[in-house]
Amino acid sequence: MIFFKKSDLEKRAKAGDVSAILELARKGKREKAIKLLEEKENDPQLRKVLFDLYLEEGKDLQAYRLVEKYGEDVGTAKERALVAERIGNHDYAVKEYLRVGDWESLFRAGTILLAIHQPERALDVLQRSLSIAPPSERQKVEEKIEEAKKRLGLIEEKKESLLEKFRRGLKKTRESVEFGLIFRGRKVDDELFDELEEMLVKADVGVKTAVTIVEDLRKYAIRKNIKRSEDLKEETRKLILENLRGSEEKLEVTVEKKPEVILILGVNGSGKTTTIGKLAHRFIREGKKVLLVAGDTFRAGAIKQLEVWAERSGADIVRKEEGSDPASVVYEGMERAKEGSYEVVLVDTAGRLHTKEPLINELRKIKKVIQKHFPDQPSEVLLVLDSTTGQNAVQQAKVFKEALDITGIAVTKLDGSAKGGSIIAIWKDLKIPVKLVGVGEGIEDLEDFSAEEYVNALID
Ligand SMILES: Nc1nc2c(ncn2[C@@H]2O[C@H](COP(=O)(O)OP(=O)(O)O)[C@@H](O)[C@H]2O)c(=O)[nH]1
Ligand SMILES: [Mg+2]
Repeated sequence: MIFFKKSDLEKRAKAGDVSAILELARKGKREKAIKLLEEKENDPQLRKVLFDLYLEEGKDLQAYRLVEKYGEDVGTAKERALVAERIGNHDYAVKEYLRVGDWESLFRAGTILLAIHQPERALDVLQRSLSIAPPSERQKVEEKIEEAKKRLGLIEEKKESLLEKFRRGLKKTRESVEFGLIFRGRKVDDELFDELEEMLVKADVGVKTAVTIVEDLRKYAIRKNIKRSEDLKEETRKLILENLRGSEEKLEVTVEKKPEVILILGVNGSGKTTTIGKLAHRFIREGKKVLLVAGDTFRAGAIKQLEVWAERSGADIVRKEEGSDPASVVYEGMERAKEGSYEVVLVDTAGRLHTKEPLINELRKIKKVIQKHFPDQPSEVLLVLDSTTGQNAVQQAKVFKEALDITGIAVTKLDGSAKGGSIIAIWKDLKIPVKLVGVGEGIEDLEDFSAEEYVNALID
C-alpha cells in the first residue's frame, strides 16, 4: 500500500505537479526532487525551490550556476553572495555583499578582501561594518580591523616568539610541575632525583622515559661530582632533548604542485577542525589559495563548524548535507580543487573510533578518491592528537596507523592541561614526526614544533 502511495506521488511529481515535487523533497527524496526541478527550472517559482534545495544539500556549484544564469531571480542577494563566496568567486561575492550593506554583509566582504590581499579596501569596508554592528558583534569586527591594520603596517604586530608561545602553552604544566624549583639551590641527593622523576611522570612524559632520564642524570652527577642542583639543569635539558631527537619536521607545502592535499585524521574532539581553520589562516596569509573539504559529514554541527572556519580564514569550502558519503564530498572537493587551481586543500574527516573497521575503510576510500584525481597526493596525512588525553592519544594513533601511513602529527591543547610533557611520550611511542602544536583556541595559536624551544619552555 505504502509502495503504491509512494509511486503515485512520484508519478504526480514527474507529471509536473509542484506540490508533489515538494512533498517528495520533504520525504527525503531530495535527489529525485532536484532532478525533476532541474527539468523545470525555467519556471521562476520552481527555480527558487531548486535554489533552496541546492543550498540545503551543499550543492554550491549548482546553486551558483543558477545565479550565473538567472541573476537576481534566484535567492536573496545575501544568499547569492554566500554561494559565490563558497565556490570562490570572490569579486562577485564582494560586490553583492557591498550592495546588501548590512553590518554582517560588510563584515563578510571585508573578510574576503583580506583573504584576497586587498587590505586597504578591507579596512574601509570593515570600518563601515563596525559603525553599524550591534554591540554583541563588535569584537569580531574589531579583530578583523586589527588584522587589516597589521597587514597595512598601520599598527605593529606584537609578535610572540616561538619560545613565548610555548611558554604560554605550557603554563598549566609549569604551574603544576615546577621544574624550576628543583634546579634552584637544592642539594643533589636521592630525594632530588626521586622528585624529578615524579615531576616528569606527572608531566606525562611516560614512566619509562622519566626513569631513563633520571638514571642518566644520576650517572652524570656522579661522574662530574656535582653538588648543586643548578648544575644539573643544562644536562636535564639536554637529556630531554635527546629523547626528542628526530621528532621535529616542518609541514612543507610547495605551491608548484597545485594542489597539495592535506588529509586530517583524529578522533572526534581531538581538534581536527580547529587545526584546519588555523592552517587555512596561515596558508592564506602566505598568499595561497585554500580550499576546505567537509569530509566529516556525521554531524551537522561538524559541517557548520568548518563553514565558520572557512569564513573566518577566508578559505573556500566544499560541503554536502549531513549524512552524505564522506568519499563523495571528497570527490567533489577534488573536482573543485582541479577547476579552481587551489594550492592547498585541507580535508576534514570524522573520527568515530568505536566503529573501527568502518572507520579504517572510510579513510582508505577517501585516500583512493584523492589519488584518482591527484596520484601523488595527499602530500600529508596529518594525525591530530589531543595532548590532554595522554596515553590514550597513543592508543588512538595506532588505529589510524592501521588505516593509512601517517606523515605527521599535530599535538593540540598543549595549553589545556598539565600534561605538557606528553609530546615526548607521543614521539617515543609512535616515532612519527611532530609537525604542529596547538597552544590555544585562537586562529593564531598554531606553531611549527620546535623541540628545542619546547624543552626550554618546559624546563624553565
Ligand atoms: N585550549 C585549546 N583548545 C583547543 C585546541 N585545539 C582545539 N581546541 C578545542 O577543542 C575542541 C574540539 O576541537 P575540534 O576542532 O572541534 O575537534 P574535532 O572534533 O577533532 O574536529 C574545541 O572546543 C576546540 O576549540 C588547542 O590547541 N587549545
Ligand atoms: Mg571536527
